[in-house]
Amino acid sequence: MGIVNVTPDSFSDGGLNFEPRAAVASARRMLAEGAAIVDVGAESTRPGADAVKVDEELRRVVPVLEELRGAPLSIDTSKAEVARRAVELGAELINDVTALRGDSEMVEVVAESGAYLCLMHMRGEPRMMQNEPIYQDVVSEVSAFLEERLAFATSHGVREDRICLDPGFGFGKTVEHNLELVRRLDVVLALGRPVLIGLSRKRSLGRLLGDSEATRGTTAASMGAALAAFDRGAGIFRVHDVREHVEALAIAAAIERGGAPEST
Ligand code: HH2
Repeated sequence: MGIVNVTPDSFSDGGLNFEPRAAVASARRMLAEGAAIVDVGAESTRPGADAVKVDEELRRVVPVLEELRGAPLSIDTSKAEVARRAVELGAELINDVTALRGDSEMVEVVAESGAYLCLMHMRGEPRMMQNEPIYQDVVSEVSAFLEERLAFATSHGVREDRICLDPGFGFGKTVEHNLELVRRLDVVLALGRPVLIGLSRKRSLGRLLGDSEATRGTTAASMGAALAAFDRGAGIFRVHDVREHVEALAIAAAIERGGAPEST
């Protein structure tokens, strides 16, 4: 899954894809590099980011989706109105970082459209989430949350086979929490749904490499994290650097299978 943030303020590609033409070109490049889907978002969720109003989010995202019609797209939004419009324009997956808690109409939009859904764990909300998050056991708390959200979605008519789960790296978690979640990914996988991993360029990676003030991680660090998650069963990788991840994961998959990499 390639990432295109149509935002001025995203933590790693903010401003780069704010112009619709640039966003469209990035999405096309990612698809050509082997992305199975491109996740288009218009509201930054980085720690401390300001909320974006629905009109502004639509203004940013609609021209990009219109231009990309027919391509495999995901919409990164927690607003039902944005998700509805995106699905009308062909988005196949709704990536809701609030796991259907941000907008009471979202679950209906997903159920009625038949779109795929990503349910992500977040502690708190983006403006405050990194203020000393505390867990007794981060892995069991995250998986209990995802299990409850999965039950909520299916009880409201979303087909279970449309849903993937995401531990939400960096969303109300310390570096140690993120590491523990990758290390014990089997607990989330035991919920029986594919797991999506969003570690790409996250600041935990820069901090692990010794920069205590890092606001992002490198491509190489991101790939290391993705491969460790792949080894533990993650199936979908939300990344900024598509070509590098496709190549690294193709080799890891070939080793796993004992054959040549599948052509993409
Ligand atoms: N991370 C970000 C945004 N959306 N969605 C899922 N499912 N999982 C994630 O880990 C995730 C996500 C934050 O990264 P990014 O989109 O690069 O930055 P920003 O939120 O600042 O636009």
